[in-house]
Amino acid sequence: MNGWWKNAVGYQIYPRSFRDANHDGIGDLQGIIEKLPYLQSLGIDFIWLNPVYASPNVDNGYDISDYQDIHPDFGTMADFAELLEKAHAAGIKIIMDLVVNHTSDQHPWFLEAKKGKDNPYRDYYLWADATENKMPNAWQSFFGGSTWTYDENSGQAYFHVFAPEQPDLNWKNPQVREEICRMIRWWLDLGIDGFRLDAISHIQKEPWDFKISDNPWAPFMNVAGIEVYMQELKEIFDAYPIMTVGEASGVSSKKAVHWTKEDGYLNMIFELEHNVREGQPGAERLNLLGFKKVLSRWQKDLGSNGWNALYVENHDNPRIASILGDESPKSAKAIATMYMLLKGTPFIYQGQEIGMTNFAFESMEQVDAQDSHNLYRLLLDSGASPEEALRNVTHWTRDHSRTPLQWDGGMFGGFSELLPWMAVNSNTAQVNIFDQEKDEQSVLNHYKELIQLRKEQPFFADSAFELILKNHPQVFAYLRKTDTKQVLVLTNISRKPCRIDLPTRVANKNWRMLSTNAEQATVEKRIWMQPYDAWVFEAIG
Ligand code: TEU
Ligand code: CA
Repeated sequence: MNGWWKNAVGYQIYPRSFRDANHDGIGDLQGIIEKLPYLQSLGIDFIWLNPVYASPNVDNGYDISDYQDIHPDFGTMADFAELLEKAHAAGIKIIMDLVVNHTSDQHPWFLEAKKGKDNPYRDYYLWADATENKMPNAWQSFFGGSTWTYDENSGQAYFHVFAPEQPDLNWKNPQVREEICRMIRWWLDLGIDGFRLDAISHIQKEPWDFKISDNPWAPFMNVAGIEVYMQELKEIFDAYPIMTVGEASGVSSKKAVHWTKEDGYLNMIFELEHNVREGQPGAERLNLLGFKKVLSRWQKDLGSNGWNALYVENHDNPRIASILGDESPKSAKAIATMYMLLKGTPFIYQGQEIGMTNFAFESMEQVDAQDSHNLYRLLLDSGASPEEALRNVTHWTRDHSRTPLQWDGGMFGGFSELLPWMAVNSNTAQVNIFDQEKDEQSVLNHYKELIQLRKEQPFFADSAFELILKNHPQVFAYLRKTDTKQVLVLTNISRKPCRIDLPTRVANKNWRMLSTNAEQATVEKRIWMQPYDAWVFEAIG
């Protein structure tokens, strides 16, 4: 079916932390198979799987050493085939992570390339003349430090926008693109249902002498020339009934229309703008006004021509219940209502559906993410005390989202019988799937209700979006509209009660409540909302 993803709800699985079926402390493919009935009961339509390929795990699977094999921690290709078949039987599609901006430095291509300037694989990567003390330019990588690593053997350096163990592929080389296309077809021919394209806006780079003015990432953010590569990818994707979602930071909401329109490169992209961290550690929260501004601009700019991917959590960010919420179930439900009814395809990150919270890291030993360790070292070097550095790093580390999924209140949260690779949050006795399945008022059941609402009413995919109460600092409120129907979403995303004054044209209509996370309420011109109240109304008459 063409465009099936417009009415679909996605669920992101971080396999290392989802479910450990063979009890070695690491989540695996059999664990996902075991929990398919859970995913089915949740009502989601597709899974996006973070990388499960062969990898030395410098960046937890985002450094791939063999694109066509499964990491032994997760299982085998046979396990993957079983997962695909059983997921499809359960009515669940599978989207794989496609990591083609870079490979691992242990990929056979790079091992060859490193052998010398005349190796046939040399041009699969990006090299430039350098000395030990002088890199080709001063560009900085996302994970801290230079984008260049010196190679003594050849007197050159190779380029990487992430870790040194993640050398960037040379997309200018047609042979590289051919290899990638072949690999993509191989997966699609296996019957998977699409891709999430990792860091895809970085595949094209400016010339090495490009001068950086303000944005340090400008030389590799959606750089001109990328259109050619994206068009080639699109032509492969077009031959399959799949969905594609690109992680495309640096593609503005204006430009995103071109990427996601009917004949755009991809079906949708993840924007990264709304994740921006406001303020320093201590000033814990995202500013709701800024958050609303970004999200509503994307709703408006993509309008009815482009398409949004909706998310509030992923494996790279802290838990939203600890950022926009106050960690209460009510706040987790309010956030769900607020974003799940926007226009686009909603993604739910594992654990979000039960309101999992940030982890109270007590030492750097509990932290796994490489970028967090780099930042820690940089902070110490710049004179911070170990306590300050730890506080700063753990304020926003991506590891908050990587603690094992909390299945029950037992030992290790029901994730494994062995000490897991990453600590289990101590609140697993209070926040877990087992208890929430039985509790009608749980966050989990609120998610189920919203998923059903979207599925029963294609209206949520088709209708227009209109922000109201734009300057209200606590409330995220909007209308969804067609000529014949209107839905009103009112959410107080704050710890304080507040008053709202609705526009007369909204207040004058008759409304029926569709969903609430608290008491029943009615629409009037002036309404008081309690902290984290979240209401959905449908216009009648
Ligand atoms: O993240 C990439 C990522 O966040 C950057 O592309 C982003 O554009 C940049 O930080 C600017 O804000 C993806 C994965 O989600 C992440 O887990 C990996 O570590 C990374 O790619 C490398 O593959
Ligand atoms: Ca395991």
